[in-house]
Amino acid sequence: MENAFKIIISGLQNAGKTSILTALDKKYDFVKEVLELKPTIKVEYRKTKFLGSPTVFWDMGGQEKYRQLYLSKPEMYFDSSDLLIYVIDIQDSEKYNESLNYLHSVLEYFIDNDIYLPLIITFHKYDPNLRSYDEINENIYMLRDQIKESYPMFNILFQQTSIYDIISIIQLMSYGLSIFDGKFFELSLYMETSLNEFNCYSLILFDAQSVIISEYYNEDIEPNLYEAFLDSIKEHIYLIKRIEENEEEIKDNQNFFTMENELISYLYTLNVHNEKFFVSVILEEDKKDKFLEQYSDFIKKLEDILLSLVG
Ligand SMILES: Nc1nc2c(ncn2[C@@H]2O[C@H](COP(=O)(O)OP(=O)(O)OP(=O)(O)O)[C@@H](O)[C@H]2O)c(=O)[nH]1
Ligand SMILES: [Mg+2]
Repeated sequence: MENAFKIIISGLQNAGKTSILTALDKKYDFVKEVLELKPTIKVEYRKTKFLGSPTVFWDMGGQEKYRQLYLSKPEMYFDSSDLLIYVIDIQDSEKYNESLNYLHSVLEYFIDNDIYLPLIITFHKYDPNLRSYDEINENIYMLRDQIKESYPMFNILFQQTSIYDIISIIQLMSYGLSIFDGKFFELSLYMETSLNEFNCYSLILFDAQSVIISEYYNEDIEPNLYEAFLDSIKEHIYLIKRIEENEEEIKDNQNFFTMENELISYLYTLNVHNEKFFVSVILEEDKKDKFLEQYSDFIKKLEDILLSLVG
């Protein structure tokens, strides 16, 4: 555990912290398990890997007795953290104040010790069927403004997540993990350029845990294609999970999957330094041949960049 990244995931009881980590781990068929989750007793540790580096999530049970315990010995729990993810249940407006107070107590420890670690604050339980409600969206803006104003000394990224939207969960972690390495910049630039060259709808790079390392989307995706588009990315996420569990294998020439509306999706497995990566592409069917011409050069360069990140 020497050089492991330490990620704290904190917030009040029932905010959905363990649910987020469970969804991230399972990718699909997790809703029943999540609905039956019991409150976390003290801290649960979950180990994973990111770009070859061990990473440990500290899932901090949020009941009041545990919060008091952490705050009474903060150095035991919060020292040497690389990232703090703070979860606020956006559906529970009665607890907003209590949650802001706890956030304040935690941040006070870091401020007192001059530790300005990156923060991700997620407004969780932002379920797809709630997204058009003005009240919820206004609450998000209000909380965001209030937090930003109170803590200008921190670099804070705000997100909305729901276990009913697995992509939102995966994105949450992706942003968190990419904070660790400045070399991501070169990768991002290359991904963006390539998206334009291929003239595709999306270009996503996943690691073996389906964490998104880099993602680019064409801004002109027609709204009526959007649902099928998201479903197709989800398919890729499930497929990666099954490949990792050795239940599925993609053979050469089987990487293409047909979608509706003359779109196709493409999933490619890449091995760099014993780490597996996956490139997911969605494009129009008639761009396929041109895409295949450029693809092997793209993969070569991508391998070089990843080698510098993993090696
Ligand atoms: N509607 C909705 N419910 C959710 C979501 N995520 C979690 N929940 C529910 O919220 C409840 C609490 O989730 P947990 O993950 O156990 O909460 P926690 O933050 O780990 O709680 P403690 O361990 O006590 O700190 C569960 O019943 C979940 O089913 C979500 O995105 N939407
Ligand atoms: Mg929990």
